[in-house]
Amino acid sequence: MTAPGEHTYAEIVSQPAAWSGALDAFSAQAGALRTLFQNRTFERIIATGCGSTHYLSMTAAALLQAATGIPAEARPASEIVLFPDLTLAPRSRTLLLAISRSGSTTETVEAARVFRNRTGGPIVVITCYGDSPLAQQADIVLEAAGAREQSIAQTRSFSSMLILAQALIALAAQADPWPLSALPAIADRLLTENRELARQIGEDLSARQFFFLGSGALHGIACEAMLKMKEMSLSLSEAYHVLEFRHGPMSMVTPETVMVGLISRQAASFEYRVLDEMRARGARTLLLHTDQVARLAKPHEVEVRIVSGLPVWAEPVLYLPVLQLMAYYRALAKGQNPDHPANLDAVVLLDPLG
Ligand code: F1P
Repeated sequence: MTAPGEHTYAEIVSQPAAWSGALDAFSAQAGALRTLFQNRTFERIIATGCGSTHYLSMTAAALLQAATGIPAEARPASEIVLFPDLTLAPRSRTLLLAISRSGSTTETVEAARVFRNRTGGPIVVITCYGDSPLAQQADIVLEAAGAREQSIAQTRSFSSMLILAQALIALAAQADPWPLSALPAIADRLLTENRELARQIGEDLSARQFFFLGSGALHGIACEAMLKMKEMSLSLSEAYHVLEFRHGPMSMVTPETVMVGLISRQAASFEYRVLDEMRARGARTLLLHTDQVARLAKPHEVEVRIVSGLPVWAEPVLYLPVLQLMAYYRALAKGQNPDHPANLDAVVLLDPLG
């Protein structure tokens, strides 16, 4: 019998090793991916998944478009299955990037089928199970087998699949992939240096609600951090684009509110102002920001300083591990077991939708 959260904690702190394993697995598929992007000029890329992997697809789509110039968008798999006329354009040369830890989620498996039937386009799958029903529909499978988990809530599986997506993006953009190999060591240092901060915030049960703010490629990461806080600790938790928070949601700010700002390099000065305004309204704030922009923040911030020296496309995955730890500690403080979140199954299996 394991202690509550034993698997979740082990899976969070083993992410650096899981990321290295994912990069090793990626190299086996690099040739096939290079051929795919060399032989086809895509007019559109759709990234899809469900829950955590839908949020992953949001970050992947943003990074893909920024790196390749190809229009890329993220759609929940159910939207592709149930509303194909709104999500697919059969006459445009489209690539589908389907992401699923299990590779068995009904909506994602069916979205790949609908995409293939309607467009005939190629499918790249990112998963932790290379023999899954979704993988069987793929032209190319990127598998993070070493990132499989005992816990229901995705942690190292999510970040390892994001590493695979970032490796795919670097290859599609013909960028030098060297920054990816630097990520595991940086993550290890982030977890070590910020474990106590994550525990302090997580165990402070006077906090009543969490808002995770992130824009651009960081919006998907903010949404995933929101979901971890919900799934693991059953806490009120929402995610918004940073400046969107002023347009209504800020009415919810109280002294029991924790605002987590995932500060981008591109819009930092605008984003810091939102957090400053919410602090002035009584909220508690936590900033996650990189060295390049941290000098713009007010002194004495409660912060996670991301020292990477990497290009901006390689950094999104680094914002997540400390926030996963924060959700883990809050779950334990609330007497929850993050290994088996209430009301959740590891995979959502449905009767056929189509
Ligand atoms: C997708 C998912 C997870 C969620 C829960 C139920 O799974 O929605 O994001 O946390 O585990 O399944 P998958 O398609 O990535 O396996």
